[in-house]
Amino acid sequence: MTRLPVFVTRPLLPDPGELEPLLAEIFDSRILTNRGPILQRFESATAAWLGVEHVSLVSNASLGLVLALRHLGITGEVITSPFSFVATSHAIRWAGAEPVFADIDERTLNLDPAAVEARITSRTQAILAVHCYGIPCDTVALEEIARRHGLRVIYDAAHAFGVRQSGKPLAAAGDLSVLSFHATKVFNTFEGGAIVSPDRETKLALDRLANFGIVDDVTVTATGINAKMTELSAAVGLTLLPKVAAAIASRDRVAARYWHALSGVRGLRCLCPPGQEGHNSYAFPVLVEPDYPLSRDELHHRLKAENIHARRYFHPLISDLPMYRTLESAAPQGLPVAQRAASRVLCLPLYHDLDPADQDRIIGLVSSPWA
Ligand code: T4K
Repeated sequence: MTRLPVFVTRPLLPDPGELEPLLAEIFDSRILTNRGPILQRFESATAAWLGVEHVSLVSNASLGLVLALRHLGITGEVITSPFSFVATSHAIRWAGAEPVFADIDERTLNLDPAAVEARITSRTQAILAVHCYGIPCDTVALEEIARRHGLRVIYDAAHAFGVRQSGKPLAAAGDLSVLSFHATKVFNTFEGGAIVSPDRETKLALDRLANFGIVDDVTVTATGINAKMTELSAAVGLTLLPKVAAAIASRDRVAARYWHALSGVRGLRCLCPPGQEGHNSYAFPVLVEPDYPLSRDELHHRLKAENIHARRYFHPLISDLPMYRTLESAAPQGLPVAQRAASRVLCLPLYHDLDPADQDRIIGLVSSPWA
């Protein structure tokens, strides 16, 4: 029997019936984009849901990161993680700045504050840290380093929708935080994203940057770009927002099931223990250590042969890609923890409605790969 593929993720979808009134509103008004009425409702609802005050919706997190860097005037060196999706470093280059890679922490796979500090030079202007898999960075240490050296801190919070740290919304940390609402994320608007600002003035400046820098029909004050979210995406978001808490709770149950079945398997290190307050179960990464019976790539292929599509997020390291590997900070010997993580990590399928029978099959294959 051919089994249906099981992908690493599967989007949370709106109920078409619930979307219908919003579609009718769009068709009636013919307002399709340019900060229309649905976007404005969704923007307020997103801020309330996240527990933050100032949100700018954008067309995707990549452009959100570029705008965040541009708004802060960052054109020098930006210390960042090589263990991320390429968008993180690409955004630095698109903003006209230069990435400098620092190593990551063994436990969280996020930037290691000591490694960050060691990379600071007179050209450093900012730290762009990633909450990888929705696991919070050591925001206290990073921001303390930034304060001492006069640097800005931007968080790539693409994975971290709804995550809380010490009872506070993680998205409120740093100078600016950028979330992704891509189809593969915990919460999606098909494509989309958001920038969280500390004050209204910053939010309005970012809104303008996302709309070509336009202030009014005769005034353009900045070299902005088109990074606007459409009314259709906003309608999807408005419909999905009330469902996301339950979806995260379902993800937590799937992740906890993996943890209980796999955390004791020799040679596997599971990264995200269940029941961590405020986590969003974005992913279930396992590190395939040398005493596991297969290499990471062999396990990846073993699962693929069963139509189970786990993913090696994040391999290769960004610093090993052709457009970055000649940078001094990209030298593999300076990034030993990141190198090891990239060669061992595998993200198992995790989404809110993962079929328990499929999950049992994955658990069976991963816990006894020879069976
Ligand atoms: N920073 C970080 C740390 C990020 O991880 C990302 C994006 C960004 C910034 C930039 O955010 P955005 O600009 O995208 O808002 C995917 C996503 O395209 C990307 O958004 C995401 N990170 C990255 C981690 O994953 P691919 O090339 O691995 O995606 P793809 O198309 O192979 O999709 C993975 C699986 O998801 C598919 O096998 C099936 C499922 N899927 C995917 C899509 C697109 C669906 O079921 N439906 C879909 O529509 O990059």
